[in-house]
Amino acid sequence: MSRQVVSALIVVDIQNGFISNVDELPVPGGHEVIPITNRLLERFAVRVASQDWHPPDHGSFASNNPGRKPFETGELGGVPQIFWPDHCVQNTHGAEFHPDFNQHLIQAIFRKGIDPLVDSYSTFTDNTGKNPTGLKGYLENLGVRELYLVGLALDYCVKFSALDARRLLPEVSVSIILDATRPVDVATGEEAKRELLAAGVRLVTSDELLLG
Ligand code: VGL
Ligand code: ZN
Repeated sequence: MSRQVVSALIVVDIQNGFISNVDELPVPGGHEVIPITNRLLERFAVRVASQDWHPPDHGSFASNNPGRKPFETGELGGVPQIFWPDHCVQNTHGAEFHPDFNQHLIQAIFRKGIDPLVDSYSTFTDNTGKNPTGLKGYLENLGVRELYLVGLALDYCVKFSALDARRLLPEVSVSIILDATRPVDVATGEEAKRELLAAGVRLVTSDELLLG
């Protein structure tokens, strides 16, 4: 049986540092997205994951900005920045995929947030909109026409990945599977949904994909 449309699932940052068993940057309910993500993976031909992968001296950490506390705002790399608690430091437990996530189904991993001088929420480019990760070309080479996003967090990395997908792959349909994502904060999560709809991102639920 051949499918007419190549669909890809992008699993964003399902890492210990964003799940509440680790004291880094826990996303409320973050663990709940894992079983749904695992079931969804089996339905997709193209299966990619991203990994937030910061060096210990990353400029997005409040701890590396004297006088700044976590969740205060400032600037990094010439663009607005929220200063975060230390999270997802390269080669630490916080940066590893959560053990319940079925990572053996993943075909390619794109790491981001490596440059200490600029943050990277999107899986496509850093927060200046430059310095591509290579994901765009990867998806184009495979002829992907439909992109679905899940993971953490809806109001940051999932949102900016979806907006970049609209910007960089205008011919591709882009959907976020809402029950397989969670926001850091409920209010910014709701704001993100409005922005995403306005940009032409579809907001769907997993039962549309898992039933039938
Ligand atoms: C993220 C804040 C900082 C995310 C990553 O994965 O949404 N949020 N780094
Ligand atoms: Zn980060």
